[in-house]
Amino acid sequence: MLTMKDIVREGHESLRIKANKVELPATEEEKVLLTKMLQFIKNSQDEEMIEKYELRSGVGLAAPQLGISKQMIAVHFTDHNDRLYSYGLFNPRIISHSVEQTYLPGGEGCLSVDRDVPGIVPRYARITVKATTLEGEDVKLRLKGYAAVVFQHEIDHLNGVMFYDHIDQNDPMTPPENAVSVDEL
Ligand code: UDB
Ligand code: ZN
Repeated sequence: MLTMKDIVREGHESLRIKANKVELPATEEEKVLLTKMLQFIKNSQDEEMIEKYELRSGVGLAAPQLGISKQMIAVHFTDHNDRLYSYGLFNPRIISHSVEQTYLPGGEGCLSVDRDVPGIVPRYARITVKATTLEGEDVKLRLKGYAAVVFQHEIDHLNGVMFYDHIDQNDPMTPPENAVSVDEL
């Protein structure tokens, strides 16, 4: 079982390099790891598991956060419409995106960052993601608002990008002109 001890923190090089594509079909080892990543996120939303293992309540995780430089992400969350997004994905990539941007009004954090970094993190309001699921199926996901933010945060980890890289250092709290809050999408 994965716990917070398995999560690498800021300063680890795997958070700053581009992750390698997973050759498909994925190996048994890769599938086991991705399954564990998804289970970790589910556990981190379970009150009893949180207390027992001192987990932070997570919505997504990328393999580089385990020090593993492979294109794999796990997400598990529900959006404002109670739609569940629960996926283990290999080689996820954004194939198209809106011009309009969005942001979480409270900013972002990260399981690999043990400090508060205030500031607006501009994201695309709508994205289309292509990926291969844990089950080996190719999927195309159309995402907007909060779901789009979570996927962009995780896919950024595959490219060595941290959420605070997107914060405007000169004016951290002002959203860009073409951005609306996720609550408005
Ligand atoms: C998170 N969790 O998992 F709206 F019940 C964050 C942390 C860094 C605070 C643990 C989170 O947003 N939880 C959450 C949000 C809700 C309701 C709820 C729980 N991540 C994932 C991460 O670091 N992946 O690499 C950070 C998020 C910030 C924006 C998207 C991902
Ligand atoms: Zn993160």
